[in-house]
Amino acid sequence: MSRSPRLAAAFAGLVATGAAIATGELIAGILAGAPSPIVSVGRAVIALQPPGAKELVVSLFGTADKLALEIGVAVVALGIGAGLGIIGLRRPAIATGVLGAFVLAGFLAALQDSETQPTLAVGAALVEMLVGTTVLDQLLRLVRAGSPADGPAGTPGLMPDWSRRTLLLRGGGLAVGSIAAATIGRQLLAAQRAPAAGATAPTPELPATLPDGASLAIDGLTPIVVANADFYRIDTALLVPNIDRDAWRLRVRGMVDREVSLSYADLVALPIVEQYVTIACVSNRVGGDLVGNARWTGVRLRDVLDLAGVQAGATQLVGRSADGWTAGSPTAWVMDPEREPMIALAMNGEPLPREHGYPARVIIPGLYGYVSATKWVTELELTTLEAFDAYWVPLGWAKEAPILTQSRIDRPARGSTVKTGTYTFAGVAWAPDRGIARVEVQVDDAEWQLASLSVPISAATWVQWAVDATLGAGPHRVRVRATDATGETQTEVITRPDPNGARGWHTVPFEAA
Ligand SMILES: Nc1nc2c(c(=O)[nH]1)N[C@H]1C(S)=C(S)[C@@H](COP(=O)(O)O)O[C@H]1N2
Ligand SMILES: [Mo]
Repeated sequence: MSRSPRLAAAFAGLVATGAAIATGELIAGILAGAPSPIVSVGRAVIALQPPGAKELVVSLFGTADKLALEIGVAVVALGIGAGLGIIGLRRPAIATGVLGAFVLAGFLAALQDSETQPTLAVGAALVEMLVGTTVLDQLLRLVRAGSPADGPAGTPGLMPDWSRRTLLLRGGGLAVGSIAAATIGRQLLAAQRAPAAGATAPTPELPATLPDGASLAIDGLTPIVVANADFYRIDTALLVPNIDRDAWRLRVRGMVDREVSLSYADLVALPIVEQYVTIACVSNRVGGDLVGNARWTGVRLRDVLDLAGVQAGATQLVGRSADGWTAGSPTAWVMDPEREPMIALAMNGEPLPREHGYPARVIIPGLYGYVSATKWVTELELTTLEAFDAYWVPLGWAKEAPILTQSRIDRPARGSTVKTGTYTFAGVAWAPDRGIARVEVQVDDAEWQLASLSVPISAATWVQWAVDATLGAGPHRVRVRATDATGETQTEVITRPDPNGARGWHTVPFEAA
């Protein structure tokens, strides 16, 4: 700690703000329905979709990005807190006012969340305010006690050792306590989202089965069916929506003959269907892993739409989630009898994991997730393509987005060293729901080789591919390209995912020794 009172005041402000935030996190963990300050503000940042921040919001998907956002919110808040401390040194009333404004802003952000209970949010905000102002006041007293009240302007005051030590001890102790409280709070908050006990998966009338040869048994190759725990997760939810299946409703409205509202029991009274479908994220880069294949169990989306009666002019089906997110798909794609879009209730035989949309989500073969796969779905709205742009469209992503043909090399890993002699290259290729016709592999500058493929489960799923080649010692390069069932081959040049999916041949450099 420096002897400058400004630095000491900044420390006081930082500790006070941290204590206020930590109090909020702890309350949120203990009382379901009380908002987490960091999550509330983080959600507001995502919801505001600040213009010019397209790149930021565009990549705000994965778990790591979410953690980065939360850390960013915390760092900015603590930085503002440090500034508050400096202001509070001379103008305590202004510092208290600004602190109050921030607690109020957090409270207003929290009210946007359907899970927030307003009375709990008010109570939490008051406690946060009380903790923040009390800590700030106490610590600033120590700072002031240590600096000459009427010293010459601009001259840094010298704190007597006793008050500086007390400030460090109290402030440090409070900081450690705050970190502990916030950590406990977040753990309790996560525990509130534990899987729903006793939830069961519906039983399909005709279980989906894997054909013989659906899977090539090769080490290091992505399994043909990805386990729920390993399945990629992409969404804008900082906290997974906590939905009570018995209270949940699915509304079908808009350009329909009669609006309907269905309970979970209403849904499972419909015929239960099951199919394997590969879903993919538009933001997947060439060689990336934002793609997966699962067995989905649920009801036919068209059975649900038939209950409401879709009107002739409806060209867009909008899925809306419990957290307000939206996806829009062309009704022409949904109604095509060649495919079977569904409301999935189970994934690989388990009720949908919360991260993947419990209790119900949309699965539409062949469309990227952001234009179809609404998790935690609560509403299906029939409208026109012109009338509504769903969540990602104003941010620069294509309005209509069928999944592009892609292929990926799983082995060897980029930059790895393999043994010389015969080596088995392997990976996956997908073109839902056209299907994969062939996969070709090129090692260094040799001829392209036709890979052998696993027996496709259906046109809506990916396949595994493998090819053997003989390798001499030294550096090598392998690349892959797939051709879909319409005869179209992937284009060579690698492009960015926006606006409608990445293109290009996955290329992996490696060595043989
Ligand atoms: N409610 C909601 N549903 C959503 C999203 C979202 O942000 N919110 N993201 C979509 C995107 S972009 C993708 S790629 C898929 C991913 O589904 P998964 O997380 O089950 O793999 O979910 C889709 N469904
Ligand atoms: Mo996505």
